[in-house]
Amino acid sequence: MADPVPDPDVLLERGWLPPEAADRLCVTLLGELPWSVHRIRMFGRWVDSPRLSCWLGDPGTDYAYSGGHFEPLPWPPILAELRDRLAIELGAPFNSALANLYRDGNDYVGWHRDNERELGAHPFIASISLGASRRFVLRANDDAQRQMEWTLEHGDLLVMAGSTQQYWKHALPKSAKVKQPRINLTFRVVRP
Ligand SMILES: O=C(O)CCC(=O)C(=O)O
Ligand SMILES: [Mn+2]
Repeated sequence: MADPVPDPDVLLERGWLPPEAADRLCVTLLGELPWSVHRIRMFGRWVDSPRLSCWLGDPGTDYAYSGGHFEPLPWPPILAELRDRLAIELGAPFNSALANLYRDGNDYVGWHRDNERELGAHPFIASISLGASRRFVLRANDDAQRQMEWTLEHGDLLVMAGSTQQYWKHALPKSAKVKQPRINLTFRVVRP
């Protein structure tokens, strides 16, 4: 019999950012990041990504995902500070971040894995949520029934590590009820 698929290696720390710091970060990023629609490849076609995004990172951390190729913008000070705090607390040399803006519940990200070659064999990803609460769902690659989900809230930190990207997909589904924006920051370690 095949080895069972391991549980995802996920850690959720509620309120990692205190509310005032999360508010300040959310307002600053909403106003100051150069948000744009990324073109991504889905089922062999180029389409607009159903959210706004912005890549940030050290020089040389170019990143290819969903068929696109992205050169990072330099770190704004407020994100460099956050990156450094995460790096110390989690012991990971984060050098890149994808910022995503879900304008309301119509914006989403579909099922995918963050398993690009640049992230290495065991991608280590720290994800910060700001603004509206949204459902985040993990599903085993080989078994759509094996699923777990969390509602990610303002200031929460979610870490995905180990073999999570190998055996599990994740998604942030649409939610008609949500009228407010949400920002998500995923800090990553990109290798050349
Ligand atoms: O918005 C989220 O919480 C997840 C975003 C995500 O999975 C990604 O950008 O790769
Ligand atoms: Mn992802």
